[in-house]
Amino acid sequence: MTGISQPLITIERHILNQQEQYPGATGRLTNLLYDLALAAKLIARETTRAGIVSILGATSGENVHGEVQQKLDVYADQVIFRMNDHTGRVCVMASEEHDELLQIPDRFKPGYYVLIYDPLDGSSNIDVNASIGTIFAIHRKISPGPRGTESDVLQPGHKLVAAAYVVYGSSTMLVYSTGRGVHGFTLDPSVGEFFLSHPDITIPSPGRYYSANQGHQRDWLPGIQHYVRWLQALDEPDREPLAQRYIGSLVSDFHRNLLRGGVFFYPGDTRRPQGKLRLTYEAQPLAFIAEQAGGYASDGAGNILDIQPHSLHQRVPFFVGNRELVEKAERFLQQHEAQYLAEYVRTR
Ligand code: P6P
Repeated sequence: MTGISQPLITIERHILNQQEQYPGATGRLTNLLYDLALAAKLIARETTRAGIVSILGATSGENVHGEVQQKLDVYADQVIFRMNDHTGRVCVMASEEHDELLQIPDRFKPGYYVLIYDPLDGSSNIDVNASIGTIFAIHRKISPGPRGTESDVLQPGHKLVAAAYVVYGSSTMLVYSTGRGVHGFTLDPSVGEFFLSHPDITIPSPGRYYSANQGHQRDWLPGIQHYVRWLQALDEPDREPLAQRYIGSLVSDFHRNLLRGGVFFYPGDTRRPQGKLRLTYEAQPLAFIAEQAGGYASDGAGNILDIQPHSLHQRVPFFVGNRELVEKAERFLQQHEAQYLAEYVRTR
């Protein structure tokens, strides 16, 4: 057998193996994860074709698929909703694309899990063929009655049952955790299967990269300016600086730092003290995965997973990656921005 170095394990087989380690498992979560993997395959297919169409421009009034004329993030949003609205596994959904909760249609039986998702994060990068991603967060239902409510969606991150992201790049990868490590799968589009390619991911230390949009530096607090000087080792000629890498697509920047070690941060600043990224469908799931891989995520004041959300689209400053790099940011803010932190914690 040439070229195949490890057992060929599909994501379905891996999820089943994980389920078999839970004696009381019912298979409901297993089936929900299957459904998300299938949605990812459909989105991956359209994302690739969308890239081609946009390079060729509008070759005719009607493009080949129709969906591409619908914005691709709307397509991704609908695929995920339609994949999960009838299965009886989900009691309510919430999406970056919708202001309100997405209730299960009356004709279908609601289920036990809560699905929150960012269907296509960074979709503005499609037109320049840069990689983009989908993010999933899964909670258990905690409210009484069959229907999901806001209280089911607004749970702290440490209550998450599972989290996953898909990165549509040079290859399509799905990375997930159910609280028993982090596992990465690469899509073989010729057979439509995700194969285990990155078992038991742990974030390498020391981190090699820092990812931030330095175009916002003018608005950064002095404490963040000091932090970046430290990352760049500007005042310590004997210490190696971290390299700067920034794609501008959260999932892609997160994925590189997870595999190579590093820190991504989108801080609160003088214009946006709450930062830009969303807590429930960006920061929480990625923080869950980072912590499962031995890393850490903070809003600058403390663990992202401890924050009690107060609204679905609530923004939060976000630092995620190697624990030592994220905790360093917390210390710079404690040292230089005590007043900002006190005000921010009061309002978060
Ligand atoms: P900026 C994409 O629009 C996004 O939501 C994330 O994927 C990304 O990390 C961030 O915004 C980029 O924001 O201000 O650097 O363009």
